[in-house]
Amino acid sequence: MLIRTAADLADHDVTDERLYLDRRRFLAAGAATAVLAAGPAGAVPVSGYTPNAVTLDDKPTPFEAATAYNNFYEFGADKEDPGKTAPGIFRTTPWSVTVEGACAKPGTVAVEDLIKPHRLEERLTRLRCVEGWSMVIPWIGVPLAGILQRFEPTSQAKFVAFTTLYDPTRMPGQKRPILDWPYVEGLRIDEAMHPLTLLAVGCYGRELPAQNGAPLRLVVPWKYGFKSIKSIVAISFVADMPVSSWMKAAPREYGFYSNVNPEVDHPRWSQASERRIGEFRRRQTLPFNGYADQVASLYQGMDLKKWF
Ligand SMILES: Nc1nc2c(c(=O)[nH]1)N[C@H]1C(S)=C(S)[C@@H](COP(=O)(O)O)O[C@H]1N2
Ligand SMILES: [Mo]
Repeated sequence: MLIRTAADLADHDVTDERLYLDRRRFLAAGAATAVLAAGPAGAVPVSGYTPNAVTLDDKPTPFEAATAYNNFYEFGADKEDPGKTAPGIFRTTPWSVTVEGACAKPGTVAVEDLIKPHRLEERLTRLRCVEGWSMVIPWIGVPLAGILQRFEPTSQAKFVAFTTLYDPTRMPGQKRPILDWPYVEGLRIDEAMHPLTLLAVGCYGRELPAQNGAPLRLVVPWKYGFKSIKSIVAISFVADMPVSSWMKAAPREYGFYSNVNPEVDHPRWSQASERRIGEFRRRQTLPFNGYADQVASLYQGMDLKKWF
């Protein structure tokens, strides 16, 4: 049985050494690790999938930078806060995810059981923050589509809403009203089912660090970073477009789609260029963050200035 409630689980199932991140199993998944070790990654198939938006000059951001410069407002609004505080206080075992709404098989599943039936992939992808910086991160995860399909979404499921844990004792930033907690995000169902959309459980060959969204987070590489919601506890199939936390906080500044778009400026700054963490020069920002070949067709006929 794939779907079990947390109460059904024996203790060792929950505290299990995270079998899904077993190093040997990960290595068996393919040449991904060798590619990363060799340095700059080209268009090399990773577990049968070719991340062709990653060009030859895309080097992974150093692990130290990707784990010390984070947006995770549940642990404070400064970039250094999550890396300093989250690892010490954020307990993520046991952890379960509730999948509900317009689906035939809703349920609450331990994160290990959510991931175990699937093959882990490693993918080097770009993350472009709406603030004008970017990173290149080797994520480990499972395409979200395969996971969602197990819950059998119905034809009513037009959108998918995601919710972060709400627990101010473990996430002290939630004691302050910076956002309307818990953090909520959403995708249209076809975006959620797109093969580039990853549910990540690790990065840099290891379990996700707390500050990067342990134990599981979304990675939506063609959208601004805030769509990649961290530390997910609920996934809901819904008929109407969800109102995300950032839309609620500043509707003029953050739209639902938030596709990376150098031609649509943020009301307070340009989105034409970006700075890679670890570099000084600015790079031109690419439409859909460089993934236009794979995703532009999802938005055919839409005015992307209106649907920003
Ligand atoms: N729950 C939650 N998820 C979140 C955020 C947050 O504050 N809370 N910040 C977002 C933003 S703005 C970005 S740019 C990315 C950063 O991911 P990283 O820290 O792993 O680079 O996480 C996103 N996911
Ligand atoms: Mo961001």
